[in-house]
Amino acid sequence: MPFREDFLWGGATAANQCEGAYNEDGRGLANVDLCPVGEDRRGVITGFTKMLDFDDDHFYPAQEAIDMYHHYKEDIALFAEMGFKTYRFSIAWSRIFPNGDEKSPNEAGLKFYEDLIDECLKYNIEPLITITHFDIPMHLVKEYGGWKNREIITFYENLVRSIFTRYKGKVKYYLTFNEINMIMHASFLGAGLVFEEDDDIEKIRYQAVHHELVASALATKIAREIDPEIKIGCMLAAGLYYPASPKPEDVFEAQKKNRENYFFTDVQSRGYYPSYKLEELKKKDLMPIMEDGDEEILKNNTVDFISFSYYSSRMVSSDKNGDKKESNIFESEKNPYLKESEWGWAIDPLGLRITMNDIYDRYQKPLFIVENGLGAIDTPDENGYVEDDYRIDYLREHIKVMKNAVEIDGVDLLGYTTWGPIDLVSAGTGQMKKRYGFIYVDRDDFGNGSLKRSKKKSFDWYKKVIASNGEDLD
Ligand code: P53
Repeated sequence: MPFREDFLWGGATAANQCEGAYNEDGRGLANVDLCPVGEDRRGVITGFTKMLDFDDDHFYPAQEAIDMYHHYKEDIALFAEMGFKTYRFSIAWSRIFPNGDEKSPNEAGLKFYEDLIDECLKYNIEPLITITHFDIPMHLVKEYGGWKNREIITFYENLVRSIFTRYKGKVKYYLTFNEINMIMHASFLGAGLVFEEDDDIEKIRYQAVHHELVASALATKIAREIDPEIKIGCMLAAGLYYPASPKPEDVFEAQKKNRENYFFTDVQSRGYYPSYKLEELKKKDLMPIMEDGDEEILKNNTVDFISFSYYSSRMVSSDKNGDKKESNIFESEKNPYLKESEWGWAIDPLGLRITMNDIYDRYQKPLFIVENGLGAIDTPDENGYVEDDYRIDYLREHIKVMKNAVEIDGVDLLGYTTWGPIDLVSAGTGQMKKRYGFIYVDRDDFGNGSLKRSKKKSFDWYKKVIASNGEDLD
């Protein structure tokens, strides 16, 4: 058997992309609430367009999303029916601390997630919690400037302390920040940053990065004090950069690009800034302000496991005029050997194995694939049934190579959660029609639809995969 007996099969979501109920039970406004669907979204999520209040010209999909806030029992029952061993979800910070800087948490928020956790445990589904998945209370954005401000670390500590204490004994796996390297690409999502005209953007980003890295280490420290059973993971938007050719300049460029991402997990897993990054920061005058004690905090509180998302590999050349495309928020050139999804994301199953091996070689800690999947347009019949063979094919090919990575290459893998097991709002585009689910949700890009849930063909397929612990992929 390639996969361990307790292999954690499941699915992953993020609060803002599925919960809705954005102003219920005392929840405060969050950055993600203000990200509209449509052409202005890119500017907002990257921090270059300042839109800090709702207006009538835009539709904000996170406000209602798929209303999982009121449907979670039904949805978790469906996950259980598929045989999920784990469910990865995130906590909306502003449900627990509506403004972020309060002294004590909002009971209704803590209670909501406690009920959700209990619902999972009822079916023996192991909760896997992302503490922050692209979210931060708007009050902390407006009054403090987001993660560029060191004070946010204290507020984050309050958040994690409340969470670890309340869910002690019920939740074992936590991720500190979703796709922490996203700060460099979608800075409003990743760190609540909004840039002004004269800002030194890179400098601000690296300051925010430092604060998140320290906060991540402090969360690990606090977890161990409160509940030594807790396992903490970092979370990287992974997918290796390939060189566009064997030309050494291209290979070097790819190495540079990969280091841009590995920098984050290098710190979180090894406990110190790698020399390549220190030299770069010094030379470019980008060194963040660090306080006495930060080094020790990073050093003494490294993660237990490495989690990552994988959708696609990437490609880069040294040619500055190369054919760059930004269909994904990560820049990549078009790899002529790979087909692409309807959204232009390269489909590369073997790239998952290569990426797994690369990460495992680098850290020698257990891995957890916490996102993988195909965003596609589904056409349901009158019963909401979708024959999504394209999705099954994508997942099958990725699970196959994941199996090889474990069985042949010897990677220690804790589990696999597909992205969006139930259709939800796309982070990159805000669309509903970019669907990942085994469960179809009747809702369109502008909030029309009954929100009714129905099973797609992939539902029964994934059920079989889990029941056979990855043996039956047909
Ligand atoms: P969507 C790209 C762009 C935005 C978020 O993405 C991303 C990525 C992929 O690396 O990261 C994750 O919804 C993220 C999820 C997101 C998922 O990718 O744009 O953790 O929140 O939904 C898929 O198709």
